Amino acid sequence: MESFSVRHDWQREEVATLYRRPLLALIQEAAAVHRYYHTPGQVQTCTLLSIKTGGCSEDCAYCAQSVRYQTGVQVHKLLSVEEVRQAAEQAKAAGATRFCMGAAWRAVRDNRDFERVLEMVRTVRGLGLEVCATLGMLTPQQAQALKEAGLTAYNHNLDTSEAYYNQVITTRTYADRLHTLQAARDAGLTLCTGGILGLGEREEDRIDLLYTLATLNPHPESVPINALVPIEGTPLQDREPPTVWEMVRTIATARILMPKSKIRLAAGRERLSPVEQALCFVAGANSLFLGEKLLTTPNADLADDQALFATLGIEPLPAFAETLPN
Ligand code: SAM
Ligand code: DTB
Ligand code: SF4
Repeated sequence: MESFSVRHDWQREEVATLYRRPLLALIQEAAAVHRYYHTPGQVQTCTLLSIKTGGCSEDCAYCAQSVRYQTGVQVHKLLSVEEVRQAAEQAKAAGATRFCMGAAWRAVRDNRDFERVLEMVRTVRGLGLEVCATLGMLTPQQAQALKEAGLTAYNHNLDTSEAYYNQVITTRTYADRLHTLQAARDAGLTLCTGGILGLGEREEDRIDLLYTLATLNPHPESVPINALVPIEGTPLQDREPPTVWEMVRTIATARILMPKSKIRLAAGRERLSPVEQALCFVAGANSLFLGEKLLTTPNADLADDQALFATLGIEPLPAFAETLPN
């Protein structure tokens, strides 16, 4: 009899063995873990808003917003607090319970823009939504200021394995990433951190990424599993997106490794059929992005999502349910 305890002492080989299990057995175990810790049908609904778009100094090979690639993205300076309020109200009306603001920054700087972001956080929180931000690297003081403004979660993805990281990004290190996550954790923020499949990584890299996430103590409260959205003009423009089987396998493994976390079927969902998405939910996904746009690319259609929710009996997880640190 398998026990479903929350562990942080996973061994690399255990993770590899899990990841390589026959797929049906893996999915069924993940589904059992999922039922044990979560209410089936409750899915966290997050809406993204790019609050500062393009012009980023980093060289992330997948990204539409790096200055280094000609991607045709419409550059936009930091939005006003009022624009953000309106977007958050719309997101809430459409059924979102978490609002996530993304800025194309390498790191937060202590300036007027950051003051404005703090005001955005207070405003969105005032609407009764969970608030997440993804702003690049943070100092411990900045993390503290975000927490005091009412931020719920900080998103900062590890993206891939440490070994493969410098094939994708050269302008910062894996250790930089982990430091920011630690600063956010120390400030009492919950963590949202995961990866991208389809960067050209090997199976070993996916296993390493899952191992790194699953040995964080506490586990990240949310773990986005993104499929690469290939962006024309970037070095990864011609990469084949991952298959649904790779997505399901990764989601199921993450569910077993991090039983209490929200596993998000994140970017790339719009390419999956309703049945493929249903399989991801069976395998343990219980979070998604809702709304027409991700940061710079289209997301699943809202009407399609409403139909999918009705068919599968999905309802949004209420805001602030189980958002205490893991
Ligand atoms: N600039 C900040 C940073 O990189 O931490 C925050 C914004 S950044 C766009 C947030 C995350 O979006 C990245 O870490 C990456 O995981 C994901 N992302 C960006 N472009 C993507 C793409 N084309 N396909 C899939 N995921 C992507
Ligand atoms: C995450 O893991 N995925 C989101 C969010 N966190 C910030 C971003 C997806 C971006 C997809 C490409 C784009 O729209 O530019
Ligand atoms: Fe900049 Fe973030 Fe895009 Fe990297 S992922 S280029 S840091 S916006």
